[in-house]
Amino acid sequence: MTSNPSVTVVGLGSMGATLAHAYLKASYNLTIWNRTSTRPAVQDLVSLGATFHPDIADAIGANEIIVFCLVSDDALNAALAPVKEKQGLKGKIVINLTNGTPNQARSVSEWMIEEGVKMYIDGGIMATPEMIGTPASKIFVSGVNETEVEEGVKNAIAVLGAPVWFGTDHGAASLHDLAMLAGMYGMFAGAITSLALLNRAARREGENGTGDGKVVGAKVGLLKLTLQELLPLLDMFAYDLDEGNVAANGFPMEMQRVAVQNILRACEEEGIDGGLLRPMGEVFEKVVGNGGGEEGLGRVMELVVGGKKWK
Ligand code: FVH
Repeated sequence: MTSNPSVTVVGLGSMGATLAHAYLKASYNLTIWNRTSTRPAVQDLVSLGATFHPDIADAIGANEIIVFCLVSDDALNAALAPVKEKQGLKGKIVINLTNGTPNQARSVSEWMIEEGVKMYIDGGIMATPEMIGTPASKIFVSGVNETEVEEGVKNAIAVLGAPVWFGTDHGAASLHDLAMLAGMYGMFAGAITSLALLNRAARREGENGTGDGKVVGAKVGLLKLTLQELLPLLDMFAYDLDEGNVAANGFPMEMQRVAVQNILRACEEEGIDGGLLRPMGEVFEKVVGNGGGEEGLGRVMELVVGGKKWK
């Protein structure tokens, strides 16, 4: 008879608690720790069968596989100080899903290995809590050769989402995770500005009786459709980056400079803070000022990647 697998989850914020629930749903023997023992998630999980240890060293001592999901690298260091004192990480398989930079991941891997861990996997969660355990959830992981990872560890990751392995550099998962988040936050910056402008239009329509006054519905639908239709442009940007191509491709920088300046002016006219897009306007001005007006976004990529070194 095979026994159920076991795991310890450290950090029960909104994401950590969701990971813990996914383990219970997958019939794991679950041990949990959270700095604040009064968090409602702690009691919830205990009532569903998890074991809570108030001392983090005991929680880590309970199992071989430990999943960390804390707010930051600093939180991880703070939480683990008493464990290091007791040499409590020896022999553990650590999966650290705390968001951080590539160098933070590399530095954590160095001291984890000094502490005697059996394996250190660094990762990032490409999902919201609602997506955990569904096919839409991706878990970016790196630091070890996938072929050397035992099945039990792979299963512990797969409970949370589809694993995406990025090789043996501990910083690689974080780099990919942050690159995805950069795309997301860039989209948020444009979308928030866009929705603010649409809100002005909706309010006017509401006042003069030509619309329902809402951004929800048709207006946000128009934005979603526009963004979806523009997504294939990313392939062209990627090609420009790989090839060092600065051709305009039908979108010369002077035209784009004027478009962004017009967005910023429209924001001012409508009493909206266009600050989220202003830095982009400044970069476009610079590219055109440097003589790139007839060329394309490749010139912007050149600047972002670091001048002439990009190709
Ligand atoms: N929530 C999300 O949608 C995103 C999706 C993508 C991945 N992220 C990352 O997941 C990590 C945890 O995020 P979270 O949403 O669970 O964050 P919070 O709800 O704010 O919970 C934070 C936990 O961290 C603990 N903590 C904070 N400081 C310390 C410390 N000094 N020592 C020990 N623990 C600490 C905190 O404990 P407490 O405040 O309850 O005592 C929570 O357990 C994160 O890397 C996201 O980027 C989530």
